[in-house]
Amino acid sequence: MSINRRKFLNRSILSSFALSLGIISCKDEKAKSTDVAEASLTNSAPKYPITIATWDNRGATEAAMKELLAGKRALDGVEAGAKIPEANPKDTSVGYGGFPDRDGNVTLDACIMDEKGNAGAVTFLQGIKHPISVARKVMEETPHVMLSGQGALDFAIAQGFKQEEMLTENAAKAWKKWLEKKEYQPKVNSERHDTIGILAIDQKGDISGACTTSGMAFKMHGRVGDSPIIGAGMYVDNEVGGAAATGLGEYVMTTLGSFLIVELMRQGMTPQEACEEAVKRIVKKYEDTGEPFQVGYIALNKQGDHGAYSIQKGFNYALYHKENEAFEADYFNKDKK
Ligand code: SD4
Repeated sequence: MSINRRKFLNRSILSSFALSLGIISCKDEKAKSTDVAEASLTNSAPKYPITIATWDNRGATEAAMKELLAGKRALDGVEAGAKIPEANPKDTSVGYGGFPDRDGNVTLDACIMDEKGNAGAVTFLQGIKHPISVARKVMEETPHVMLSGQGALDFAIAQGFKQEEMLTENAAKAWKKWLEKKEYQPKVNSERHDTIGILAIDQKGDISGACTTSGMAFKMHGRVGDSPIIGAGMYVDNEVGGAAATGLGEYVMTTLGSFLIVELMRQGMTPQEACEEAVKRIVKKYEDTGEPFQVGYIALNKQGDHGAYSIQKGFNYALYHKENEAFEADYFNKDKK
């Protein structure tokens, strides 16, 4: 067992213990959750249109809100939002400019889901700048939910998408540097994850969600993460709300985090409480599996109340209701510097 792993274990155990005794910020947390719950009970004024995205993706929430204010569907909003980081070469976790796998290939994963429960996804897609739009086409133009690899690429081209080089100079440089040591270590936050999961409620009160990523930097060739998996990287249910994930996908996939959060909200939890429970499940199940890792969740219920929570410090999110703002999320490992 490595020192780091032991430290993480100790911290996690101490944190859980302290939380269960109410020693650290449990009181504050409860107060916050109660406020949210009471607000949703007493304030029947709809808090939508609204949109929330993982990380400080205010460009994305801006683009989404533009669609919502124009009276478009939440689906149009989340697609427009997801396209912003997809096209940004500086965003090294999404679309164009995303860091490649260990063989130098940028492989992209995305999914989208609407208020009727329709869903579309692409995995291991190469050479297409907007996988989220291909995912939407899969949803709208095929009898399937998910297309992968060459099949997804053939479909995209048939739908009129342009094939382009996704590996930027900056990403190629980072890959060549990585090749010097070839160490695969999914970092906590030293290198930010920027995968975008975005949720929106439109003027009619309908919810949709989208999630798009280039996955973990320097992953094995062929690896697919949580982001394109409906229920893992993102999930919406128009009766309840939605959730989306970022971080180390392997643990989001094996706990079906976004679906779990929606189901916890269905059972009465606030979005904040549901995000916290989903994070705690991962910590409890996988705390002894290796180096410290990060997972962060956002959630939105149908009243427009939101929640966000992560394992480690450093996760933030963008929220646009009346104003477009970014917030630091609360997190589990409070005693970690
Ligand atoms: C994945 N969840 O492929 C993604 C990675 C991520 O910001 O969130 N990066 O596992």
